Amino acid sequence: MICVLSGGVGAARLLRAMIDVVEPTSLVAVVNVGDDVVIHGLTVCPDIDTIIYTLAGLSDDARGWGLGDESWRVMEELDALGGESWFRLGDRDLATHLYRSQRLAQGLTKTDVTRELAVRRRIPVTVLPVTDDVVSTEFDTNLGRLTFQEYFVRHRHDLAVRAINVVGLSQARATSQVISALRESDRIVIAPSNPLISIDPLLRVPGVRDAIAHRRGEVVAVSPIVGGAALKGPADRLLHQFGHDVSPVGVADFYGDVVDRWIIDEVDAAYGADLRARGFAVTVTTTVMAEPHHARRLAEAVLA
Ligand code: FO1
Repeated sequence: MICVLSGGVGAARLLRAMIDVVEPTSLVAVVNVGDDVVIHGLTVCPDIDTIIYTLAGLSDDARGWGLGDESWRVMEELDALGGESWFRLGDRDLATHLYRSQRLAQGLTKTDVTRELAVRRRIPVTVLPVTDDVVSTEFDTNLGRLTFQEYFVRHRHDLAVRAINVVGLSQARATSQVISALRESDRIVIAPSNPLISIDPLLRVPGVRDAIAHRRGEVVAVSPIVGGAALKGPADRLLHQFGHDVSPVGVADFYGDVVDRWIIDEVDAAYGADLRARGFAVTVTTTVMAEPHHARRLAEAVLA
């Protein structure tokens, strides 16, 4: 079994590459839920949905979120009503949020509903929300305290951030399925997701760090920083704002001794020496999954 600690699109693309080189049923995605939002009374889980849509071959890869072949009639009507429409829910995507919200109201957990959605979408990978408790990543900015999606979508992550808070951690607990998967897996992969706002909130859920504390030799991480920039989103700016080097070394120092082996891009090969000096094993390969054969090479490096 291989566990992949996952945010959204970077993790989804890595998982899509991995199912070509390993038995898909041996893969478990442990997914961040700090981005989850209740909007219009509906529970939306962006990272879980990005992973399910991508593995089902239904995602809109150019947009980077939501479903392909999407239409926006509901949002147009909501606009006309003067409703809250900055967070765009496509007509097809809405079905997922209606389904999830109804099942949660019937008493199922997020884990239960995610399993149902994965089965309905015929996903061979096990997708596990890291916790069934409510944890929300929030941002202290010059505009005050913002929820994740207010910061990320409404303000296009274009604000100086003073602090990142993960609200609800003290009452939260990783699910038993997550703890067992982390304890029993042969390898734990940290996906090339945002270290500060996707992976760190997941690692901070009580139970997660304990479950992997003695597994360091099995932990491999893919750098989300390539050539001094994040491939998508604000990881580079946030690393800089919080005083970390915007490089694989900065991310490695941020995660610390959780990781055994770093996979870095060829353009960052020069950082290999610094990483080895810090005691990490290093693999240099193409980490940008622009072409299927690049994605495959990265998946093979992760599994090597
Ligand atoms: N991202 C946007 O940039 N604009 C949106 O309106 C938007 C809506 C949305 C709806 C459902 C969903 O699952 C994801 C959505 N995203 C949107 C993506 C999401 O905000 C982020 O990419 C993730 O939370 C970061 O991983």
